[in-house]
Amino acid sequence: MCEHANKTVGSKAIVILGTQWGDEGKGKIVDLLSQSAHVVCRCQGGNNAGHTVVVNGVMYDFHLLPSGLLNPDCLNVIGNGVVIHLPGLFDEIEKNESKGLTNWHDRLFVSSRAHLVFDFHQAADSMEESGKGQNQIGTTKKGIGPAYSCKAARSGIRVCDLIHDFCLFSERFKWLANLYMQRYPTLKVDIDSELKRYKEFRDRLAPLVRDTITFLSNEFRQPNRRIIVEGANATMLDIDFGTYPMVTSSNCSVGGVYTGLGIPPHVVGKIYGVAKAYCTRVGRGVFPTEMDKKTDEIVRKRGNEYGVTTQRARRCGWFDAFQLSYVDKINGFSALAVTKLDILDEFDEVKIGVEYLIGGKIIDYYPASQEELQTVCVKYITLPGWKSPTSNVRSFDGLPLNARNYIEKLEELVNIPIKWIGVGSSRDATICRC
Ligand code: 2SA
Ligand code: GDP
Ligand code: MG
Repeated sequence: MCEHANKTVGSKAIVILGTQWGDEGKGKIVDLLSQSAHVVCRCQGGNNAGHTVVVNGVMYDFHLLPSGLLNPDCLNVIGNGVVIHLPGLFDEIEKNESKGLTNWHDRLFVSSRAHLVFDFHQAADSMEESGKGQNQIGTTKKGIGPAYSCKAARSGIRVCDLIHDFCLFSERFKWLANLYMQRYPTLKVDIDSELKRYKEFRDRLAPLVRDTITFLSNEFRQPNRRIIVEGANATMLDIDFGTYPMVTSSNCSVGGVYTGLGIPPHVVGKIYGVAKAYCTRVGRGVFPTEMDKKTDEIVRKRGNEYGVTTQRARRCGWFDAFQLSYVDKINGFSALAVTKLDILDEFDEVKIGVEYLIGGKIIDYYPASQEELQTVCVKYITLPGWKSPTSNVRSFDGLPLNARNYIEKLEELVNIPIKWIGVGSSRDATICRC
């Protein structure tokens, strides 16, 4: 048999990833592409993520649920790389049901290998943060770091543990809760009442649990299946490639797609990056292109830059083309979606960070350490603003000349085609250059 003869691929995945520090509008782009999708998968992160989708004037915010759930014909997978807080998952389902989400029971598949986030992980997240003083990360306090720590330390508890044998699950839970209470003396876990709750969650979760590896493998074997992977957070928050230690605890770049779903490289087709026309960061850490206070406030107000999960104010900065080129080296984007162009509509001029200098010398690498990144001086180019509204524009040629110039300059600097341009939060407020 010749090499790969048995590796027939019927369909390939489209991967959507954040290219900055999150909140680029991934949810909107996933929703847009999900209209004709058969499957949408989440592969990493947990309910720290907040993906907003606006359809027919209704705003949905997804945290653990894949954004494809709004398409009534689309199957949705929460992969093994996701960490799941079950109370959060069921709250999110109920909230979306009240907004009109239907028949999710038959369309939501949860990996048996995904790890669980417990309330004590969330309490530990808060305690770790308050103990860090000046070195606080600014986490969402959703227990993401502690849950992934348990996974790496091999003390984590998975969906399969809850589903298979509740006695064994109870023993593991007691052991882990006691370990946390020893580690954090002020933490109190009412083990009996937690187990009672988890027995109920088990009954609700069991029908959704699948071996998602087998499911996805079968999907990829079939022709003409549209399978979308919805990245959460973003490469600059990636545990390996982001601004460590001010990062999240998963691989939010392309590697997390493979490990978080259990799929081989040859089934991944296009990899699309989502970037804002400017940049934001929520939480602490160096932000080389951060705007001056006055401009930051204008952009935050116009762009409504507040966290979807925690309502925290997001810090605003200019588009960082140097950083995006670094992010592209890791992910190899096929094309980009640039969102929120409309937020820059009123500026006299717009800036783009193009190079990083240290000690007056241009550098050709993205600094690994926060201390080194802090010393970076950003070289900008300044372009004239377009000073006219773009939110009703639906074609590239319909954009004001200076807005077109801005997009074309971004394209030239990062050397990646820009396929979609967002000019509003709703699904239709998108210019497609397909
Ligand atoms: P965590 O909670 O351990 O993952 O936090 C670690 C860092 O990762 C950042 N982080 C985020 N950054 C942007 N958006 C996120 N999701 C929410 C949103 C955030 C919110 O969509 O708005 O509501 O505040 C997200 N999740 C994690 C976090 O700020 C830390 O810097
Ligand atoms: P995600 O985490 O990457 O999915 O992004 P978030 O949902 O956290 O944040 C993006 C915000 O921008 C949401 O409020 C979206 O509704 C909104 N949004 C997305 N694209 C656009 C756009 O092109 N223009 C405007 N004005 N808002 C947008
Ligand atoms: Mg978000």
